[in-house]
Amino acid sequence: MANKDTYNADSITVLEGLEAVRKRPGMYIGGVSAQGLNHLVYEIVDNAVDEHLAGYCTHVEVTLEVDGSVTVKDNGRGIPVDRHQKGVSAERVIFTTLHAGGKFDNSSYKTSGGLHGVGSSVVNALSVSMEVEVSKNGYVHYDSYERGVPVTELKNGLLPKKGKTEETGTRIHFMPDKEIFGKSKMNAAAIQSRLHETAYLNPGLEIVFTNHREGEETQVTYYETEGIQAYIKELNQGKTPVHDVVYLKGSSEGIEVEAAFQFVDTFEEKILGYCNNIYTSEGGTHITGFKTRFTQVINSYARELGILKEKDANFTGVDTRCGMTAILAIKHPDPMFEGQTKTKLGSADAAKAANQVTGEQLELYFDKNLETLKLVIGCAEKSAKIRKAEEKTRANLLSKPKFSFESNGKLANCESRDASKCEIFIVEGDSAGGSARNARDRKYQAILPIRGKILNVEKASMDKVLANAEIKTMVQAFGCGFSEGYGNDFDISKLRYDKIVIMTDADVDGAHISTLLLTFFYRFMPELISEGHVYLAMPPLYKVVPKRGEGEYLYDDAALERYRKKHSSNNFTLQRYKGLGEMDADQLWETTLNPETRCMKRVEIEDGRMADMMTEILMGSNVDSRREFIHDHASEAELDV
Ligand code: 1YM
Repeated sequence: MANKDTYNADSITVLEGLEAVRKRPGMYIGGVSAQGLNHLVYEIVDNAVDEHLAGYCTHVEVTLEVDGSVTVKDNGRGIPVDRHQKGVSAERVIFTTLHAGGKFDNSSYKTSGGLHGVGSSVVNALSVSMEVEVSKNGYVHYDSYERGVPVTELKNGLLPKKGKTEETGTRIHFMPDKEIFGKSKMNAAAIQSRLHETAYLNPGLEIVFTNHREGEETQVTYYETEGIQAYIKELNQGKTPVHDVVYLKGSSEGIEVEAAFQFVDTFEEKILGYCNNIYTSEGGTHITGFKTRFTQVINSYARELGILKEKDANFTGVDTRCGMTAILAIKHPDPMFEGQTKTKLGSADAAKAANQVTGEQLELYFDKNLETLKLVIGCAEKSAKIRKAEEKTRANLLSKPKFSFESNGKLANCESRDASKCEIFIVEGDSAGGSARNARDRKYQAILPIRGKILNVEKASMDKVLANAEIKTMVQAFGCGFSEGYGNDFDISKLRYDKIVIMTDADVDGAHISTLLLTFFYRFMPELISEGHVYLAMPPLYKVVPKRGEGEYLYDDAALERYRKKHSSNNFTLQRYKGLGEMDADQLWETTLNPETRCMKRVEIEDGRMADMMTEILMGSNVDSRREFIHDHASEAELDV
């Protein structure tokens, strides 16, 4: 029940403020799902972590209670409880005023993350009940709220005392409001992962997580005395490290910079950035400063050691970070965040500080650890070698072959140079390719036989894609280059054929080859599809010849079924084609090549984004997602029997 202390002009604006939080919770905690609920926990925990950063707190307990409520307890100084200028306890002001933090700003707060206590009032507004116990000055001070409204009576504006204590600290117990969150449930695993991350970033802070929820009873203590070095080890678990973790630390113009890295034998680059304990998922100036200087240092050592000769170009930034796992954590007194989700550090001085500390400390380290330096440079060399090989294959591939318009290798080209009339048939197998070659109209129809299955471009690395003979021949034959990560070299105006026709057997293998080809076009020459140049030939499955009258091709089982209903089986002979190779040149001409009589389908993409996802799911290397998709959609599939 609200007492008279709460009925002054100030508290009316207070209630309006908290009412705004309840009206638009998403604005404050991102949403009202499990993620929003988790956010409540993080807001409160962040205040305890701030107290750790201020140098007063070493222990935090986070407990998920069986009834869905949460308790967070720390052993810091305890939230200030003395009378604030508004005439009530500072604790009251903190829990009922939006943006209370600013009013209590002091230097110890300047290196802290989070929202400077701002979160406490937001969590309070979104909780059906909240209790606060502050141990300080020999007593346990008590306060409580319902949906953000104080229900504990103050005495002279001060909190009642529950008892005596020698300890100091803050304990907050809150029950998220079902009116706001409905049936959403906190995600315990995500909370644990975040607490572990916090422990890595704050060595010396012990975080005990307890889950009392039914069927989930657990207790874990996160205490990482090795800090971000231990974090790197966790990130690199299961990989083969090239050297021991390197750790750097220093400060410049009031900005503390800490970095740890380790190279592993992969080609990936993984750099996690933090500013004041906040993960900067969009990167920012601190990361840029670190990367820039790292590349410079590696290049200058590589020259000094004679690994890079005078004539050699520098390693690129990407080369020097090939296989790197790194964490960069800075503490900034007044950070500026930008970007779509405000997770990109924008402060210019952070780039300068990260650059400077990285330069100084890296040189100190490498001067003493030559072996590690050589191993790290070795990774850059490996990357540069592969990059150069890729550039070379690429250049070869795109440079016009000398006799580009002659029949080249397997390609049986057509005579006409008029692209608008020319067609190219990509035919599965050499024997079908031979028949097609004999059957075609050589003026306008080119035949390119491909052997077996082409490479799955979703799974292969770039250099393999570029080295694949089938793909090379296709790129050369089409004449319009292809596009991928390095920039767009694709020019559809140079396409030599108006129609590209995929011609495979009407069976599972044929379907697989078609899919592989379509994946390749979709990934590297998407305009071929979007501009309607790609077709699928539809060879017939059957030929029926009646005793009297003309023979007829049937393209699927349904057509055969219909034919059977109309004709008695004694009156016709049925021929089944197992593959293109079984058809003679005349039959092939009639069914698949002759523009007057053939049957083919134009390939269209209804929704590019969806197609993109499907290509990745069905052709990529994530077996689980493919299995899941196939399992979910099996009933929709047309089975090839
Ligand atoms: C379980 C959550 O909130 N601990 C906590 C919060 C504060 C302090 C100590 C604190 C800060 C200062 C002085 C100071 C907060 N203070 C503020 C405000 N744990 C939890 N522990 N004394 C105590 O910064 O000067 C907001 S939170 F506003 F007073 F700064």
